[in-house]
Amino acid sequence: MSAAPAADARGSGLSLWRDARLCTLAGDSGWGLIEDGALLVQGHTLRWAGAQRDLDAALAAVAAADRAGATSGGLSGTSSATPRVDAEHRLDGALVTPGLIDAHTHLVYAGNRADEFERRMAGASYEEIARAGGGIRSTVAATRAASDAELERLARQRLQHLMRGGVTSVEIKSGYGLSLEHEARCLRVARALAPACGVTVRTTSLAAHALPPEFAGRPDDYIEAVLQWLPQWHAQGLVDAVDAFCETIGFSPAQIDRLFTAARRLGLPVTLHAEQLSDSGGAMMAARHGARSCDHLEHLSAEGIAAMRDAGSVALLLPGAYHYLRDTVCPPVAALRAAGVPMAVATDHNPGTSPTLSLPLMLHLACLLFGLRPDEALRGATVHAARALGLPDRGRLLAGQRADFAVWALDHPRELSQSFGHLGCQRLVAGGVEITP
Ligand code: DI6
Ligand code: FE
Repeated sequence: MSAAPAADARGSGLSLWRDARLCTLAGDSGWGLIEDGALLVQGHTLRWAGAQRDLDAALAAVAAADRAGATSGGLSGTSSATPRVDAEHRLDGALVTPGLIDAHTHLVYAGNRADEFERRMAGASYEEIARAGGGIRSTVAATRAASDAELERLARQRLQHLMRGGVTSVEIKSGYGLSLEHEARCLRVARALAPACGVTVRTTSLAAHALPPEFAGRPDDYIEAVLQWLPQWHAQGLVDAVDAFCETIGFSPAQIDRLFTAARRLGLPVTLHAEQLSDSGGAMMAARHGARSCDHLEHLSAEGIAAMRDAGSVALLLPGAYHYLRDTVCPPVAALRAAGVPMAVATDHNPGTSPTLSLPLMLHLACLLFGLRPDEALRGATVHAARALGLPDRGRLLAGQRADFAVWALDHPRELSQSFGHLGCQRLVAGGVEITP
């Protein structure tokens, strides 16, 4: 490779990230490792990822593509034969992975439920606490009482924790407001985090999370109300997808079926908290609606697996809640793998069943508790998480993908799921821009 290319006065808009070990996740399995690799970034996009010895050829190819684009009115970044880079970052052999994607979080809420943890350690169950008016409803009360500024401050702190763990895209659900006004507040707070933190935020309406006190004993009336509210949140541009809690202490498949029909009519994709504590047939109902993902799945049936396979739904595994609830029934990982159902992994950050802000820790638990291979776990928080959010432009280090990547002081990507509790990334780039959480 010739001497490092000097900056071009007019600026090619290209930045070079070199001397790295790349974990590209190219292909359908394995790591796609490239020793002594480099990345070329232009704007929000990865223009090239490959072995450093091929850098000159890559630069020439980028120039040729731009010239072809320029003549056909496309990209006009570079004009000279071998474009020069505007910025160069030396990574001294550090590991670079695609930016991690946390495809399932409940990041917006106030209050905490540590008291309940104490009661559970003393023998109470999650369901007993929920039926006694605690649980989700106590977080709803605290969230309704908090100001927008307070909700944003708390959610931003939580998102910055996730970013320290390599996250560049996050899905954030509502679900602790449970009224027209309070759900809109939570969705607005989530929307505002993207520009504030420089990462991608996808918002999900989870108004069908629990029954608010004002609708106690009237779940059908509450679903009827949500059917009136959803078009209003959608019209305000607050909702990217619709979710629900399908469970004996949540809502029934029949109630949620009505909500998903309305969501689809608005052109909104759906996802579902399904088969977490029992088999309610939720995954089959969601698959009929072409659900992007079904999440939790500890009690998923063979019919549910077949329905998800046929619908192309992602199985979004949430080992944090399994661990925190001391659950003993694992999602059917071997059967999902055999059926070719893609498996994603997320934090499910929430105060009641998964108070964690470390996606790498979830990779660790997905291996130890659910039997995923380390490469499957990492693909679960990149490639398959991107699919669960309808974001095909990310999840791998390949030319044309969004320039989202994380730099780690690690030798090999398997260490991301091997070690637990302390992992943080060294540098984080989202949409080609370096961000510091
Ligand atoms: N399932 C869960 O584990 C969380 N929500 C859901 O539908 C629990 C939320 C909470 O307890 O606050
Ligand atoms: Fe959840």
